[in-house]
Amino acid sequence: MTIALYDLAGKDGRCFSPYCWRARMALAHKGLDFEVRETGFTDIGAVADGASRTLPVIDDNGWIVAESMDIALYLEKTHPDAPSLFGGEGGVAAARFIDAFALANLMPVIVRMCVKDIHDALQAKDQPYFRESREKRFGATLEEVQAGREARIDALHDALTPLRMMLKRQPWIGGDSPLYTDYIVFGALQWPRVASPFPMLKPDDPVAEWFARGLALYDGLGERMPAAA
Ligand SMILES: N[C@@H](CCC(=O)N[C@@H](CS)C(=O)NCC(=O)O)C(=O)O
Repeated sequence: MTIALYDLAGKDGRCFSPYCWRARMALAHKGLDFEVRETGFTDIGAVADGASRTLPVIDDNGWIVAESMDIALYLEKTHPDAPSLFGGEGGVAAARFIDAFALANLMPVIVRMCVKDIHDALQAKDQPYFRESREKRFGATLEEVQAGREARIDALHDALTPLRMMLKRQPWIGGDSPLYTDYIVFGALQWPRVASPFPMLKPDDPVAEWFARGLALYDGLGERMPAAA
């Protein structure tokens, strides 16, 4: 039976949430049927009777799971015969490190380069909430946070050095084929691809090649979400 994925949606059904992309890729990796339920920021409270303050949330025929990592662990447990998302216990432990790496080193750099673009990509009804909550978080206006981003592109390039180094030895963080660890970093880069026209990766960067391979997975699941123009 089909699993429902509550995914954060901006204007025109554009889904860019880095955490929801982890879940979407994990569902596809497991080969599961799922339907996306597009949800605005201000509608999250109504999802599954207020089960979570954040997305993604999945509804597996009445069984509600929130938190991207918990969703991946749930799918791994409930579909043990489908391709593994972690490749064993060590893979779960490694995913926690990659999650921390993305949270500490990648996403803060990325959000400061596209937070105003994210705002503009949202449905009008969600924009005041987003502006107010993010300006409070950053202690500055969205315009101020994003200004001067051209000078910060090297900081993102540097933050991706570990991935670039690894790609000299293997095509995926998971080794010969992608695992959930790949989807964590993939989600962090799909976020600005869909929400912002500002190019984050240099075309000749091996990371850009890895990301393009990720976009092509599962019949182009990632690619089918249009890039921001
Ligand atoms: N730890 C959560 C974080 C999810 C998260 O922060 N999701 C964002 C969308 S990218 C959200 O729903 N934010 C709601 C809000 O800011 O009100 C996870 O891994 O699922």
